[in-house]
Amino acid sequence: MTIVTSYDCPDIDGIACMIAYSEFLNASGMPAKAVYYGDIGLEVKFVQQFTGYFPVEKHSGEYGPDDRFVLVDTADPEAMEPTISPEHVIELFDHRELVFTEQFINARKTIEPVGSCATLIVERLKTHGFVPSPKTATYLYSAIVSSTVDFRNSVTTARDKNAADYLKTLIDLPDDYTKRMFESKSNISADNLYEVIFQDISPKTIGGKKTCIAQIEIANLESTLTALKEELLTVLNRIRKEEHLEYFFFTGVDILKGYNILLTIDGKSEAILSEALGIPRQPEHKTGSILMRKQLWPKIEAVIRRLEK
Ligand SMILES: [Mn+2]
Repeated sequence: MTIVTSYDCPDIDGIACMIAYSEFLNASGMPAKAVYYGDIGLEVKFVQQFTGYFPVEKHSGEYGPDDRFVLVDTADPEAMEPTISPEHVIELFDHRELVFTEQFINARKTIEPVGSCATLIVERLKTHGFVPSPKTATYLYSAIVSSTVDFRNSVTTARDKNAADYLKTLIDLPDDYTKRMFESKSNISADNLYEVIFQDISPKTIGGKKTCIAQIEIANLESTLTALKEELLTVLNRIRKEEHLEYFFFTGVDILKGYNILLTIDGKSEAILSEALGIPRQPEHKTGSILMRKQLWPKIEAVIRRLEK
């Protein structure tokens, strides 16, 4: 069996790619299933409810010795389910600057800097003349819109726009679909703040130091963070302790107004962020345009590597 999977707690991009690529493999006569592990977020749950379709299994138990894996939306061996050995990965797709792909000695690799991994999947399906089902196309379209923040962040490319335009010809979505999807992940309260942040952290070890960038993408960021400031600081401190993080950064993206609020809760991380972005040393910083986490990682990583040498 071919297992199509992604990183721990996949977002809508990972989930959409799993659903679409396993649909394509099955239609091509290669038995495949989409499997995720960890938890899924509010945005994935929105698309699940909207489509009434969720052909993805939550991983439990062990994989068989003959299982082979396709990784989507990640090429980071540290980010995948730990029982998968890199040599059993036969194919991978990712769209961000990357890390240790040399471990994937048997994998066909598609790693290209576009806004959404779903764009790479759409292009592959098109190459094979395979048209995804309308519900799958809805997942792929949602993934592109989400990853590019409605085509407004700077990782957006013409390829993302083309892929989304093509998908739109396959589906009929209400005019307010994007707004509804974005609002769905903005339902953040003191009750779910920990869960929302924790399900989307992916720590990395850089220069021997465990580092994490927590990200939320919501509407009404500033007022939400102001109202939940105390709870947010409590949650960040709790995660820092639980995960034994050496460096910890929080970034909030306002998906409607297009800016970030960056926070740090310790002096060392504050100093790194200040150097990485060339901004004054302060625990809170508001940007003028959207900075995605995948853009922040290489800047922070470069400063940490220099420091830890
Ligand atoms: Mn992605």
